[in-house]
Amino acid sequence: MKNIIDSIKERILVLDGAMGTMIQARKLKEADYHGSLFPMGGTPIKGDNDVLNLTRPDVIADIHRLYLEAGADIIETNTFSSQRVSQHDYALDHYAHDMALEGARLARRCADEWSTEEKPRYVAGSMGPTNRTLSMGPDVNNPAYRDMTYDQLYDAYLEQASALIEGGVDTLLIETIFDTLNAKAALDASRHAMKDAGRRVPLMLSVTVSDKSGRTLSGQTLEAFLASVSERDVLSVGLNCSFGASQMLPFLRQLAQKAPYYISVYPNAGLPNAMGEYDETPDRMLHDMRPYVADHLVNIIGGCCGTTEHHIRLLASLAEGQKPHQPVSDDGFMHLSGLEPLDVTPEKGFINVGERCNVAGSRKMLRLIKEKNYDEALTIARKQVADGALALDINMDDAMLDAKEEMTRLLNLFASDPDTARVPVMIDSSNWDVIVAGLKCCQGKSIVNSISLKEGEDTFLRHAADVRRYGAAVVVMCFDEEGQAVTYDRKIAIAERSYRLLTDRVGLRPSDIIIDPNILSIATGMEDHDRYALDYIRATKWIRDNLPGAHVSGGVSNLSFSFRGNNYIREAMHAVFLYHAIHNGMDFGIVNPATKVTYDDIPADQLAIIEDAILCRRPGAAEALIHLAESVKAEAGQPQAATAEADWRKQSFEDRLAYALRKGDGSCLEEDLAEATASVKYPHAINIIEGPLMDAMNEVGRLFGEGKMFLPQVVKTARTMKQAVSILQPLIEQEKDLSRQSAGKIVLATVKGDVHDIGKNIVGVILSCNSFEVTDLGIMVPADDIVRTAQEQGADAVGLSGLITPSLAEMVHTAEAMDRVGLRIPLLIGGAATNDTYVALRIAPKYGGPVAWVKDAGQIVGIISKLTGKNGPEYVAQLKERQQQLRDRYNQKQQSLRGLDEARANKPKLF
Ligand code: THG
Repeated sequence: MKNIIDSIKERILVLDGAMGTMIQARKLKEADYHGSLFPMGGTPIKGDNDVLNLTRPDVIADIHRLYLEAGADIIETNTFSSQRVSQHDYALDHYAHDMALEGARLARRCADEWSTEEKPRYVAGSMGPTNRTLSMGPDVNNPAYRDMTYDQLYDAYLEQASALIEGGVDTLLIETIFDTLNAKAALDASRHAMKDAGRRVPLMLSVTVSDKSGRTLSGQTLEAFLASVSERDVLSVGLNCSFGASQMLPFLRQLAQKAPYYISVYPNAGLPNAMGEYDETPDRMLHDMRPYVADHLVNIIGGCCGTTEHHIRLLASLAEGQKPHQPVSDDGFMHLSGLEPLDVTPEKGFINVGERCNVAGSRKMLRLIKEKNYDEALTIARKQVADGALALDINMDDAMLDAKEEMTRLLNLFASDPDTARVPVMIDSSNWDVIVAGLKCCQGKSIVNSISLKEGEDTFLRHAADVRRYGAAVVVMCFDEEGQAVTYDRKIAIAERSYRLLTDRVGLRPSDIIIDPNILSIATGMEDHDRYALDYIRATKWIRDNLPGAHVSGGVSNLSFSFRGNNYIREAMHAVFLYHAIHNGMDFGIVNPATKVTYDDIPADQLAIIEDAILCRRPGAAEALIHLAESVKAEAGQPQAATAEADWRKQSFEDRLAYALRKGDGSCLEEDLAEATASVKYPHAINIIEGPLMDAMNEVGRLFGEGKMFLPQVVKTARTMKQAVSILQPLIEQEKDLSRQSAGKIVLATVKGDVHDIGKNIVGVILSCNSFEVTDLGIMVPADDIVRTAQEQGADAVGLSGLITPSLAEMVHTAEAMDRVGLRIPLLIGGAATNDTYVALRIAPKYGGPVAWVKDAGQIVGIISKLTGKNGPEYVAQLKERQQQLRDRYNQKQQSLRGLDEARANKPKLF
C-alpha cells in the first residue's frame, strides 16, 4: 500500500477534525474518565481527554470512525497531552506512556479497518505543546526564571514519541506549536525515538499564531520559526487552531511562499463565541476554505477546535480532485533567527555580530555578571542591537564564574526582552557543556561559536553532531591537532578538511558553516606577526572561492590588541581591515557595533600607514603604525551624538512616561516620575497612575489588539508599569489619609491554567490606592486556594482574572467552589477572555452571591463601591435583572437559530 509520502505527492489529503470538542459534546461524567482503572476520589480527572484511551476506548474509536466515514485520509491519535508534563496536573504522570501507546493502537486499528488500496488511511501521532513554555517564564518579576527545563520536556516527549511509534503511527504531528523551543524539544525527542525504535516516520509541524501580528505566543514570526526548524527532516509545516479559516489565510500564504515543505492547515470552526464555543457551520467553513484549495496553497486540510464529521465531509469534497501545493525549493541560503529572521543572502552584505556581551572581552560585562547586575547586562545587549548589531555574541567563560549557569540565565533573560530577542545569538564558549546549555535556551536558529579539530576528529564530529541535533549554524576555528593556523597554507588546509568532514560525514548544509581563519594581532613588535592580517584576508578569498556555500567570520578587535587604550587607532585599523576583508568575501564579523570611525573618515596619510601594515605592503610598516599610534591623540570616549533613541528624552514627562511604558524601558522612570510628582497637574501620586500611566497602558492594549505589538512586548510593558507603581508606592502610602479605615478586603487571583496577570496587577494597584486591602494570590491559582483565602481573611470580595478561553471554565469551577462553602460576597470577573454574556449565562447561575463583570481596570473601584456601598442591595438587584435579560436574549437567539437549522434540514432537496 502507498505510504503517506507517496500519497501527499498525488493529492490533497484530508486530516480529521477536532477530538477535544467532540469528546466534550458527549458530556461524559467523572466516572467515565475513571472507568474501572482509577478508583473515584482523589484528583478529579474529568477533562483529561487522553485518559479515555484507557478507560473509554469505545468513545474514542467511535469518533475516529465518524471521521474515517466522513472521508479523512489521516486521523489523529487522541494523545495531544499524553506526556508527563501535562499529565502531572491530574497526578497521572505514570500513565502518560500507556495513554500514548493505547491512543496509537486504537487509531491504528480504526484506520486499518477503513484502509483500502485506493484510499489508504493514515495515523498521525498527535503531540501537543504541553501546558508550559520554555521560552517564557511564569514569573513577571524574574524574567530569567523558567518552570521547566529543556531536558525535562525532552524526556517527556521521548516517552510519548516512543509509545506512538510502538503503537504504529505513520507520522508524528507536533501541533499547536506556540513556542518553537518546545517544538524543538519535540523534534529532538522524536528523532531519538525513531532511532531507538529503528523505524523512521516523517514529521509534521503545525504552528498556532496567537494574535493578529501573526506571531507565535513566544513572539516568533513564521519566517523565524521556519529558520529554527530548517535543519530537520520535515514533511510538512502548517497552521492549526489560531482563529477561523478566513483569518488564517494571510499567514498561511506567508508559509506557503517560504517553506520548502508540504503545507497543512486545520483551522477552528471560527472564533470562539461569548461562551468560548466554536460554532461556525460546516457550510461557512467550506466557503472560507475554498481559497486555500483554489490558490493551491495546501497539501493537507482538516479541522481543529469545534469541527465535527460534518465539517470534514465537506472538506473532503472540497479536496477531491484538486491540485495540491507544489513546495517552493530550498534557496540554499543560511537562515538564522531570533524572534525575527536573519536571512544571510548576498544582498545582506556583512553580518556584524555584537562583541560586548563577552566577559573575556569586556571588563564591564565581567563586573556586571560578577555583581549579578543582570539588568544592566541586558542594557548592554539592547544597546548593541540599537547600534545595529544583527546578532549577539555571548561569552561567559571566566574562572570565577559558573559559565553554564550564567549562560543559561543570560540567554533566558535576553529571550524575555523583545528588542534583544529579535536577533539571533552566537553562543561563544570553549566549554562544550556551556554551548549545549545555551542551545537549550534558544527558540531561534543560533550560531555555535565554536568547534575545531584542536582535540582531533572524534571530538570534532561529536560536537558537530550536536550542532545538527539542536539545529544551529556553526563557526569552525582553523585549529587542528597541531594548534592554531597562523599561515595562509595551514588556514586553508584546515578550512578544507573541516568543511569536508562537516558536509560529508555530519551532513551539515554548507550554508550553515562559518569558517574563522583566525584574526590575530599585528604590529606587536614581532616580525613574525606582520603577515597575520594579510594571510587572513587571502585565506578568506580562498575559502569563498573553493568551499561553496561556506561563510567567513572573525573576531575583528583581536587585530589591534597591541593598541589597547588607543581607541581611535584601534577603530581605524578595524575599519581598514574590514574594508579589505569584506571585499575578499568575509561576511560575518564579531565587532563593536558602536564603532564610530569609518574607512572614509581616515585622513589619507594615516590611511596609507594603516593599509601598509594590514596588507603587509612594505618592510617597516608595523613600526610606522606604532609610531602613528603614539602621535595621534586618543580620541576615544567622546560623547556620542544624540541618536533617535535619545530624542524621546526631550519630550514632556507625560510623553516620556508613555514612551517608557510602550517600550518597556524603565531606565528613566525614577527621574520622570519625580518630575511628575512635583508637577501641580498631579497633586497626588495616585493621579499619575490613573492619568498618564493608565492612558499608556490603554494605548498598549490598543496596539496589541491591532496586532502592532505582540505578547512578549506587552509583558515587558507590564513589568515596567509595575516598576513605575513601586516607585510611586511610598508616596501613595504617605498620602493616604491615615485615619481612614480600610475600604474592604479583596482577594485577587488569575485562575488555574492561566499565567496572565497584567490587567489584574493594575486592578490590584488601583484598589490599594483606594484604601482596599488587597491579597493577590498570583497566577495559576486553584479554586480551593481562592476559597480558603477568602474565608480565612473574611474577604469582602473576590476578583478572578483570565486571558485565555479555558479560563472561562475554570472561573465557573471557582464560582461553584465558593458557592459550596456558602460564600455570598461579590465575585468580580475580568480579563480578556471574559464578557458579560458568559458571566450572566455560565458563572452567575452557579453562585449565590452577586457576580459582576469588570470590563477593564478603570471600572473596578466604581463597581466594588456600588456592590458594597449603602445602596448595595439595590445595585445587586439591577445587576441580576440585567443578567436575566442577557440570558433571555441569548436563549431566544439560540432558539431562532435552531429553528433555522431545522428549517434547513427539512427543506426538500431540489437538485
Ligand atoms: N573568533 C571567534 N570568536 C571570538 C573571537 C574570534 N570570540 C571572542 C573574540 N575573538 C571576539 N570578541 C572580542 C571582544 C572584545 C575584544 C576583542 C574581541 C576587545 N575588548 C577590549 C580589550 O580587550 O581591549 C576590552 C575593553 C573593555 O574592557 O571594554 O578588544 O576571533 N569565532
